[in-house]
This record gives sequence, structure tokens and C-alpha cells, in this order.
Amino acid sequence: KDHKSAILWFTGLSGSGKSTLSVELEKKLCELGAHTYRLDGDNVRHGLNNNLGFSPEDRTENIRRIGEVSKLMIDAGLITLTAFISPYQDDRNNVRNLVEQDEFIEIYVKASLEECEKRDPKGLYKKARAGEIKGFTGIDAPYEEPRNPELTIETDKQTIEDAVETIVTYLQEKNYL
Ligand code: GGZ
Repeated sequence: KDHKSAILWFTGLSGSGKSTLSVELEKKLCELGAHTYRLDGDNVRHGLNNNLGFSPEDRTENIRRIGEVSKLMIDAGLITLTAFISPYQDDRNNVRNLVEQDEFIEIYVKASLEECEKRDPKGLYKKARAGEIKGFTGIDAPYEEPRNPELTIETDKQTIEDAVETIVTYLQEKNYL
């Protein structure tokens, strides 16, 4: 089945649920016959971007490269799902401006810092609080909330299943699928 290509750009704090949501959404899109590719820390920060850390400059460069790769994937006709904190509004806007207006869908995966810290799946917040990690997003590095995201998903109020449904419905109503 034919579909439009687009970037589904998930942004949010560490532990907000970006990866989980993008994995589950990709499964659903696949079932619906869409051609997708998912970019996340595991396949990008360990490869293409393995020379980058978490300074503001490196985060900006991380997002810039991911944006350029996502743009190539648009040319390939894919729906690309990206799951990165992408804490800076300017960096996200720069990616938005790389592609056509309707090709960039910013999805704010929103959960309170308190909730993310409680989940702490990798124990990183604990380390950041203990001063063992410096410049951790939400603790001693900024997260700029999206000002005009196409969608906001509140993962402390909505199940992943419901969130997937919300996004699929959005894509269908806007004729992406
Ligand atoms: C934030 C960090 C940091 C610092 C390592 N700050 O929960 P995770 O582990 O899997 O997700 C976080 C991931 C963030 O990488 P991104 O490429 O998404 O960041 S950005 O968009 O800002 O470039 C976390 C881990 O890497 N991590 N150190 N200091 N997250």
C-alpha cells in the first residue's frame, strides 16, 4: 500500500518512553504495510555518531546528522522514526526546515522529570544526582519543551497502546497512510 514519506521525530527526556513508543509504533505501521526505518541511540550513537558526546555542541551535531540521514530516508520513500532527546528547539527546527513542511512531525513524549527519575531504567538519573554523570538532561542540562509539536503524548497518563493508536489515527486523518 502506498504512503507518504515523513519523519516522526520523537523528543523528550531520558526515560520518557521515546524508544518504547517508536518500537511499538513501527510494529503497527509495518502491519499496515508502511515502509519504515527507526533511528535511535543504539544504531546511531554507536556508529555514525560514535565520536560525539553530550556537550551542547555535540548534541547539536548529533541531531544535525540524524536530520540529514532522515532527509535521505525521505528520498527513499520511508517513514522514519527517530528517538533522541533532542533537547534544543533550534536543533529540532533546523531539521524541520530541511524537509517539506508536511514531512516533519514533531511528537513530544511528555513525562514529568519526577516520573522519569522514578522509572530510571538504566540508573542514569541516580548517577547524575550523585554527580557521577555531569550535564545530564533534566538534572544539570536543559530540556527545551517543544513549543508547537504536531502531537504530545503523555506517557504517565496514557498507555503505549493508546499512544500508538493516537499517532496512527493522526497519520490516517492527514493522509500519510
Ligand atoms: C542525557 C545521556 C547522557 C547525558 C548518556 N544526558 O535513557 P537513555 O540513556 O538510553 O537515553 C539517553 C541517551 C541520550 O542520547 P540522545 O542521542 O538521545 O541525546 S541528544 O538528543 O541530547 O543528543 C541516556 C544516555 O544517552 N545519556 N549521557 N549527559 N542522556
